[in-house]
Formats: sequence, C-alpha cells, structure tokens
Amino acid sequence: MVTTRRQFLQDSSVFLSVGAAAWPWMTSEAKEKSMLNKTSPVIVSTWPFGKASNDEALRILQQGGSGLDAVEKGIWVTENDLSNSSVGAGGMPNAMGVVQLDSCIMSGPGHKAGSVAAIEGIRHPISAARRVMEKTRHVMLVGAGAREFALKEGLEVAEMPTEGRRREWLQWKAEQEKSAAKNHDTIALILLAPDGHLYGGCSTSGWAYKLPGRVGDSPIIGGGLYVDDEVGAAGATGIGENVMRYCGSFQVVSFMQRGATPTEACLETVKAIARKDPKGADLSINFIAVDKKGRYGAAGSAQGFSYSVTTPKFSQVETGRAISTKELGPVGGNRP
Ligand code: SD4
Repeated sequence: MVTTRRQFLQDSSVFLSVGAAAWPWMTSEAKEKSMLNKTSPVIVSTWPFGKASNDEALRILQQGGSGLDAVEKGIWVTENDLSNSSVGAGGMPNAMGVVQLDSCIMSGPGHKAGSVAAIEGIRHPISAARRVMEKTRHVMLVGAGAREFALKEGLEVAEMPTEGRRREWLQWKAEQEKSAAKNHDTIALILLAPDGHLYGGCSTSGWAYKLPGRVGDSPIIGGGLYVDDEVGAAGATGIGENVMRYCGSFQVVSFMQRGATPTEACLETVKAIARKDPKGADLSINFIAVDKKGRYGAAGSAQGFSYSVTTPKFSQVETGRAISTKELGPVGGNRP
C-alpha cells in the first residue's frame, strides 16, 4: 500500500496524540512534541440530560483532573438531579417501593472495572462502583453487600424514593394493570481524555417498578458499558434485558475493532440484535460510542434517540441514527 503524504501526516497526528507512554522508543524531543499535541477530549453521553454531566466532565478535564474523575463527577451531576426519574435518588422505585440503583465504571488503562447492582440508599452509586474497582479485588458487588461496602467507604447516604416518587408508586400500585415499562433511562457517559485514554461509566435506577432484585444491563461490563483502550468505548440505554442478552456494548466495540466507525458500529449492533429479536419498537435499545481517534456516534432501534456530545469547541444534543422499520421486525416477538 502506498502511503500518501496526507495519510502520513494524519497517521503521525494520531501517533502523537496517543502519548509518550505507548511508544517507549520515542526520543525526548518527540515525547515533548507529543505532550504539546494532547488529544482533544471528546465526551459522549446518553440523552439530553447527559449534557450537564458532559459539561462537568469537560470542566474537570480542563482543570487537569483525570479521565476517571471526569466520568465520576460528571455522572454525579445527573445523580444529584432529583427531577431525573431514572438516575440516583430521584429514580423510580421497584415494585415494593424501594429504589435499587445500578452502576459501573471502566478505565481503559489497565482494563479495570467496578460495578454495583441493586444498591440501596447511596447517593452516588458511580462512586461505589469506582471504589469497588480501586479498592477491592472484585469487579461487582450487589445488594446489601454493596451498600455495606459503600457505607464503610464513607459514601453519602440519601433518602429515596423522594416524596413525589413515593406518591407515584402508590398510585401505580393502585392501578397495577398500567405498564410502567417505558419509564426508565440511564446515564452512560464515555470519553476520550486528553491523555489519549478511554474511560466510561453508567448509572441508573433501572426499569421502574421492576421486580425487587432485578438487575439491568447498566452494571454489567460488556452489557451497558464497555471500554477497550486500544479501540473505543460504548454505552447503552433502553430495555436492559434486550441489551445484556447480547453483550450489546461489547458488540459495538467489537465492530469498531473490525473497522467500523462509531455510528456504523452502533447501527450494526442494533441490527444484529433486531435480527435475533424482531419485536418492532418494543426492542427499545440505543447505543453511544467513541473511538480512539475521537470519532463518535450513536444509533438506536427507534428514530430520535438523542444523546449529548461535548468537546472544547461545542456541547450539544445530537440525534442518533436508527435502523429501518423493516430491519426492526414486526411488533410482538420474544419477551420482554
Ligand atoms: C435498565 N438500561 O435498567 C436500563 C434502563 C435504561 O432507558 O437505560 N432505560 O434496563
């Protein structure tokens, strides 16, 4: 293959943005140059409410904070927003009126991960997930054990459900026949940091009025989130049962590894899942992705999945691609 001058320059800039650590044979002059050519951060998260989290993540990176700090403190913004009915203390409870939260975090460097599922009464599940990653030899803690660990770590507790969510739950109980399946969202936030590495996290209260103990895709590594520092990062939102059975975020990263752009990788993953699970709009799955070059994209099973993208140049809500109605199959199909 003949390398054009333009291609060579493009490759060189990627080479320089990767950073000195990856290239031990670099001369000190080249190392210095690479420091000057830091990667421009790219932060991508699910839904328009992710934008406030992205903005905080960018602020942290610009102040010299680490990629993990940016993920954790960015997600704090959404977890702190009590008007958000699907993340943190403002989240919808399960069928027994108890809020059970799911969260995970991944660090590209070291391929590290931490996760908590069905954790109760902890204000920032993302911080509990990070402590699991950094302070234990495990990857995932659930239920009472996860809460106990978070309390021992001194993490903040919070009253949940809020008064408003409790009233809604009582009303739901009174009219059990009403389906609450549509009432859920997640913040998945993934980023390429100035150090050239990839990081990501997820936090959700999951499916509203779920069975007690139900765990969705969001705390499952490879399901609701996956980060491969050599390739890219991906996150999911939607019906977790339709993501976790297919290792959805892992599939997105796999498609990128085989050469797909982030948007193509998200689309191909939704298509692959829809082929096995044709159930029309009931599929309800969406993915976001960013790759090692800082390219990003999103796609879902329905039109109009909106996600937030933030770089030093702009911070905005964009609309992901959707697969066609034909590819989605007829409404009906397998559970759930
Ligand atoms: C879950 N995937 O618990 C989460 C909820 C969600 O849009 O993201 N809904 O299944």
